[in-house]
Amino acid sequence: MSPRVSGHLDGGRLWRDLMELARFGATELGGVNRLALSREEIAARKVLIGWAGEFGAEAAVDAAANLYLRLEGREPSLPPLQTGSHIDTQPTGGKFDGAYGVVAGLAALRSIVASGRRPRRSVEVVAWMNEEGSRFAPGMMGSAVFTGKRTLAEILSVRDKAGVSVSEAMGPVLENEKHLPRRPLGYPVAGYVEAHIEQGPTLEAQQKTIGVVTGIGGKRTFRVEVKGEPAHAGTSSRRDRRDALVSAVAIVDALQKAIWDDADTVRFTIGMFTVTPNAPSVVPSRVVFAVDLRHDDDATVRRLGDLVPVICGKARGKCDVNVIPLLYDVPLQFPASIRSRVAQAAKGLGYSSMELNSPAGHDSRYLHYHCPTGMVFIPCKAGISHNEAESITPADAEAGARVLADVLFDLADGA
Ligand code: HGY
Ligand code: MN
Ligand code: MN
Repeated sequence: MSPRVSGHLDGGRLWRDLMELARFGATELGGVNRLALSREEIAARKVLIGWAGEFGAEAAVDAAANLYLRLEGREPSLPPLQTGSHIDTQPTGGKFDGAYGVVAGLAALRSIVASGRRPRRSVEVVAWMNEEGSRFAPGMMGSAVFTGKRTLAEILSVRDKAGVSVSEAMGPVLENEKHLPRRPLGYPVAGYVEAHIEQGPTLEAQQKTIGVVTGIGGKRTFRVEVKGEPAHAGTSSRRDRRDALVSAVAIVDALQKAIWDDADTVRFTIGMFTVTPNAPSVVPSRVVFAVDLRHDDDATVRRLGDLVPVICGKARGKCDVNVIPLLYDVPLQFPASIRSRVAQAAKGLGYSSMELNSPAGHDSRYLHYHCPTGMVFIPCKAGISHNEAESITPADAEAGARVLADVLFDLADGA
């Protein structure tokens, strides 16, 4: 096998880039708060564009504000290989969820340039817009629109808690990048390989450096709105109240009792819970909360997800309840054609590896229906993620990027 491009990968630069990107939205506890389409994200995108320009990669953007950093291949008319992830974070996110995949992708492109070898196909690093779905729900908007899972019109009208729409928030991003070439949505792609931190404890516990990701588990999300009546805390009797918080608490309790399983395999989370008017002396008139339900088995996701509106209706008490389904993503298995290349590249570089599934969602989920797709995982400390204490090692960061570089080059240079 010809010398690998990974031999030219600069792990030191990779780590410095990760630390530099983490400055945009840095929090006091060492995490990152860089919400989708925020000022912090606009500034981080500018840095990525600059880094790409250093080694001759061309930046481009599409109507969904996905950012493409492209290293041209020998045959630029061929559908490109893509890698990448997201640079938006959760509000109390870590330095590495998403950012690692984009920065490792850039490191892989730099190693191809440093090797002096140019593959047949172009290779693009993509920063997908709004993967996390914390400011604008549901998440993975950029990759969903690129692959046709959602329409652009559908996402542009979504509003955040402050009432700002995706369209309004996207304006300054596209304005800042109006000098960049515009890309169409959904163009042909030869393959997509995403590097990401595991966000779970398995690789660390098994002392493996590389995760060959077999697939992504199923996920359903809902918004539940409970509507009551505002009233004076001092003068309204309990009998006359329609207290939205009392009903919401009863609904949450009933959902948890019905959905949590003794084997602790079902992932059921209520991560967002807003009370209106949220005033100490007013009986709550409205509660809105988020349901995030996941499992590797689709029949379980379907059965438990179908219970959500039924349980909400039964436990609502004197209030009205409205259950809005946001998404239903079925479990998927990545093709062996990509998984085997990740495993071979890890072996060729002498890294220990193991196969594992991803309960966490990634943009790869939608790219999977667009082109042959796979993922490379690296360990993260104690599996901590969506947490400011998220942590990886420089050695693992470099290992994952080396595997990514060799997989991308071989796929891009092959038939
Ligand atoms: O929620 C997820 O699985 C992803 O990290 N956004
Ligand atoms: Mn992620
Ligand atoms: Mn995440």
